[in-house]
Amino acid sequence: MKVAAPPGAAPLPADVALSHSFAEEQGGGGETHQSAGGDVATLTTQNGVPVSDDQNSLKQGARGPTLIEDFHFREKIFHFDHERIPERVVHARGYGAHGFFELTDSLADITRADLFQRVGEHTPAFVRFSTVAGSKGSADLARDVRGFAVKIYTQEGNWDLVGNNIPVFFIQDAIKFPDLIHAAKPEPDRGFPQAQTAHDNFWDFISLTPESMHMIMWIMSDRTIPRSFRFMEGFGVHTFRLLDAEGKSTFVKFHWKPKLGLQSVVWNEAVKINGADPDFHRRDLWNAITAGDFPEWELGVQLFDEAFAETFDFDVLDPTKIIPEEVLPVRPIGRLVLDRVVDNFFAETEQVAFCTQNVPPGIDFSNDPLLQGRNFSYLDTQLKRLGSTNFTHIPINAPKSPVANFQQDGHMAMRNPVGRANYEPNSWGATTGGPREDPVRGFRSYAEVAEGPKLRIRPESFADHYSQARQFYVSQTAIEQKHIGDALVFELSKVERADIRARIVSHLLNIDGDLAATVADGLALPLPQPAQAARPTIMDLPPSAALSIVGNGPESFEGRKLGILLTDGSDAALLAALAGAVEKEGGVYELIAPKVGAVTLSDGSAMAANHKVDGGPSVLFDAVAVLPSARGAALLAIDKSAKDFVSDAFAHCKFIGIGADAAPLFDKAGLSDDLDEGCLPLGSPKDVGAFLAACKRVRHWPREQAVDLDAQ
Ligand code: HDE
Repeated sequence: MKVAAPPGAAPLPADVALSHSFAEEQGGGGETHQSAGGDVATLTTQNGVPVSDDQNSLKQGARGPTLIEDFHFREKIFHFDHERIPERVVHARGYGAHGFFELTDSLADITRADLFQRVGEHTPAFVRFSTVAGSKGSADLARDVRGFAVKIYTQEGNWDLVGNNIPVFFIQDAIKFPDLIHAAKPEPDRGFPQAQTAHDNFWDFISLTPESMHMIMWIMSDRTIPRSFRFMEGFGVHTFRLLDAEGKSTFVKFHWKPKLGLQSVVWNEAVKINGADPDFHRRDLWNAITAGDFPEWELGVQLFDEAFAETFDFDVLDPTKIIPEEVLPVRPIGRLVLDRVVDNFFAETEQVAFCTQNVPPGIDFSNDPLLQGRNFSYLDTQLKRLGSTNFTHIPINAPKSPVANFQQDGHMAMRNPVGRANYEPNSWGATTGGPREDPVRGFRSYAEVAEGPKLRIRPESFADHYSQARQFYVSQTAIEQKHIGDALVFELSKVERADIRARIVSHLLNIDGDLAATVADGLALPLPQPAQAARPTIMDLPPSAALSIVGNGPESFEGRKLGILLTDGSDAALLAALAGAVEKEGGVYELIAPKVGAVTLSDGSAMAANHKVDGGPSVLFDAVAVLPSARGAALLAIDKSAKDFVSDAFAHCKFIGIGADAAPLFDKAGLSDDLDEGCLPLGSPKDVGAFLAACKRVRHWPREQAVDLDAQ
């Protein structure tokens, strides 16, 4: 019987050839093993010498010692031994893709930056998303900030906007960065926990760093467990400057807004995704791009002048503060589209080197002390990581605009100037004397007048650590507030020292009394005194609707994934109707069945699945449809993975479509008495519309009251 391929399945190459050869099989060795086809390239050494046998090292006799003369063996092993470069000291785990930036609204009146001049123009871009604390091999769903680093190859040099998915940061001065990162990473004596902030060192540092309180509200929200990179925002964080041709400055903050809306997973789901698919986010990005569903973000700017900066409640140079969108709207000016996966992970995603100091003419820095410190750190770290000043010669880092200067030599120099002049000024003339400065086109810094005594001091204007933290909290929906409380209780429950837990609660008292009480209660901790605030007056700022994920969620099923649980005998017509409707919405679906090879549907057709039941848990999907036949449901009802499939989907507040014969599975999973409006009948094709309409609402949040002891 012919088996239909599951959605998204890649065809097997037709000409797979086994490549091992044995001297015995070849009648004594010396024979070249057969290549797979006539045009297959001959294997060579790095030196270009054709290789006759890549399966056996050169030995003295069949069972004798390996000969040092075997240059192919030595070169191959030596190259392998050197494959690793140091992982990034932070943001080690990341995933990149290519795309372009398109300008939709010209900023020509505000900046001379070339990429902001001509509406409709495409500028090539590369983006790397990352987690911060975990090592390269850590899991994607760590509760962590996500890096959102964008390199735009403009016609006047690369612009690196090295941002995060959260618009504020933990600290106000770069000198504290090593302490912050040491505290967050695995504790140095024991080497754990990996990719987690739920430990004493992190919360000890935080409890002694009140400036981090606004960031703590963000990282304890579901922003740090995004559903996918495609459903999260990005922020430049710092205030930058835009400069026009006359050198006039406008302050700017950069925002990336995902076209698909915001969406996160829930914590219990994140924990399980990490086990089921530690590559969940990178796989999602790869699959979306290769399927032609190109992820897209809108670039928005908040533009303001010195007068605004002076009247704003907070210092615009303080990276622990936002400018709420209600105070200063975000003006959309362009879009970023990711339309090409990398050809080689190491060459592109690993070797890409972002540097905050990479700005083209027309974009400049502010005096934000975090940004100033970063401008030193990124160049330094690339030299360490990539090993040579010539890291800009690597294709992923090389500008796509002309490069001409007198910098020369060094390890692995790939771009070598020709001619006699390697200095300037010189008198070799226009043709042979090399490049010259261009005072008009060239980069010029904002001519800021600065004076004052040299001091190690924090400005008074940075002193309010709680008002915006409170504003973030009160801007969340009730369910999001609950998740912040749950996250704090979870993290602090992993902290061994009670005094550290209490110190955090003492800060929470300055943010929101109910939150502090909830967390103290969750930890069975008596309420401490509020922390002493550097600035005692805590402002009650109005809520900002832009800060909620739930309030800014997807409006359709586009870009989301339905998991369909099938068995032999499942209704073929219903499956076809459901699959068609999901695709029409711009979503995708995957099939889960007892055996991946095939299920035989009600009409006798065979359909291959994407996952075996225990390999495709419901945490991998946004919503699920459970459509077994009567006999299939009886079999699934005794299977632990199938019961987990439905009970997790229920616990994670997912919309569940329930097939006509699925009841035994729900009975055995203990759910039949609890089914709610988020569990919809899916017995025939006519039910499909209502089910998918419900799925647009992302989650059935009221259910959380029923499935969570903390919500009682
Ligand atoms: Fe970074 N950061 N950072 N950072 N950062 C690095 O550079 C640093 C900060 C961010 O995908 C490192 O190439 C200092 C804020 C991203 O390759 C390093 C300070 C924001 C990435 C470094 C900060 C970021 C990095 C490590 C405090 C959001 C990943 C490897 C002053 C606006 C880029 C590397 C990629 C990477 C230093 C704070 C974002 C060591 C000193 C604030 C997205 O240079």
